[in-house]
Amino acid sequence: MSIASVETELQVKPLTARINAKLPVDLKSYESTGGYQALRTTLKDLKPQDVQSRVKDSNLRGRGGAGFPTGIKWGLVPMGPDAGAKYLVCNADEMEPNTFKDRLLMEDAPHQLIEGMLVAGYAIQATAGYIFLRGEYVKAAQRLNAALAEARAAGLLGENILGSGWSFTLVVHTGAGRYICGEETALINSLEGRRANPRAKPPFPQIAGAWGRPTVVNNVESLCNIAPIVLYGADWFKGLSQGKSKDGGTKLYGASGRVKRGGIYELPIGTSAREILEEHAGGMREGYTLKCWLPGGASTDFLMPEHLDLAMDFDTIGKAGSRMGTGLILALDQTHNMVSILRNLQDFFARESCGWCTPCRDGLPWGLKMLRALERGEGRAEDIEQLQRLTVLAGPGKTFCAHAPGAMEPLQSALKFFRSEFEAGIKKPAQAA
Ligand code: L3W
Repeated sequence: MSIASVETELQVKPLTARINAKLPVDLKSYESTGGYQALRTTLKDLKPQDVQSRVKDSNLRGRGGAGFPTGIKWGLVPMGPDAGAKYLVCNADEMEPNTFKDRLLMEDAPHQLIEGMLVAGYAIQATAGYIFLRGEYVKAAQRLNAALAEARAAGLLGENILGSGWSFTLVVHTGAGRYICGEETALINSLEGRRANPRAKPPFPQIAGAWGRPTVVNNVESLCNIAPIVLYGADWFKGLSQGKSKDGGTKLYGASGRVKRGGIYELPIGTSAREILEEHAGGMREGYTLKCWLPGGASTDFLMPEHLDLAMDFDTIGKAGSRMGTGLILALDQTHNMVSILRNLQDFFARESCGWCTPCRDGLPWGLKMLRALERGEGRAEDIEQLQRLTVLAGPGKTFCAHAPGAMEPLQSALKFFRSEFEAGIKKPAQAA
């Protein structure tokens, strides 16, 4: 593919046009397709407030799973000449089950993330940035560190960037492999060298984050959208959704499970789940039918085949009783037993609890114990009611962070849609001889 055609394709698929063209990941290649033009424009022509306005107007919503508007988040950071040290953190601790979109971006488009962080860092006038990276992402660490070295050598990073007077340091910080480090306040504690327990919010990190200083935490995919928004404008970004959603942009959707072509597909945000599964993932494998699906990661509620025509955006999936989360769909088929699926998921969530709040520390293993018994066909009749109770006791509002409530989402929806499969795990009374 020629450079000109990649540049055209970037206006339709700003996140993956370079990746799909299999361009080298080095600085020269990135710059040959418009890379670092957004940074140059920003430092030459734009005030921090201008960049913030452009991102706010674009309707970009955070791609980590919660969908909080990125421009509004930046707007909460104290500005002004006396604001002091401020930090930008990229949440690259991608550990949500079935989720592998940020890995693709970091391995195959490292300069796009770095440029996005430079522009975002300038917009909030941050003094330093950290890429908090999942420890197991070894290739991403290598590629990001190589790209950071190139950017530093080219004067794109460090002191007085491109002669603008603005200085910004940026480093990769690898985590030690805990799911809870993806929760932004636990991440900040871990970055500071403390135990990764979540902190109470408010104060939100934008006011008091790392080392007590204003800190913005953004997801990898969110940050990779920043340079294109600055380069092509907020209206262009809003138009990428092609009227399928009031949110702006494309989204990295994905599919895994018993589909023909699992993978990641960059599509207009608001594309239907049916199109993602049937067209881009090629539908279910021969002999299998779709039983239910998780819209985005494991901490979302199951949806059913009748929900397939819903637009995959934050509000629509929210109104249907689930959450879009990370947007990577897990498709289950008729051979999957929901008690076993839930036992597997709750095993993960119980293991990954940081232990800070009682409902999470003690509630998740309690649920797991009941699910294990039901899976063996040795459950008690009351287990189903107790599991139902657990979804409230460990649900929203009972814990410091979203870990336990997130774990309850697939459980409560599986109990709602597939109760008979749980009932089948109740131990039958012994028959009289
Ligand atoms: C200022 C307010 N800021 C919210 C900010 C907040 C944060 C962002 C989202 O969990 C979910 C979780 C996982 N003033 C604010 C405010 N903010 N209200 O907005 O905050 P929140 O509380 O809605 O969500 P959260 O606690 O950050 C994120 C789910 O995402 N998830 C997990 C994904 C995991 C990955 C991964 O492994 N990479 O993405 C998937 O669904 O369960 O529910 O920045 O400061 N009033």
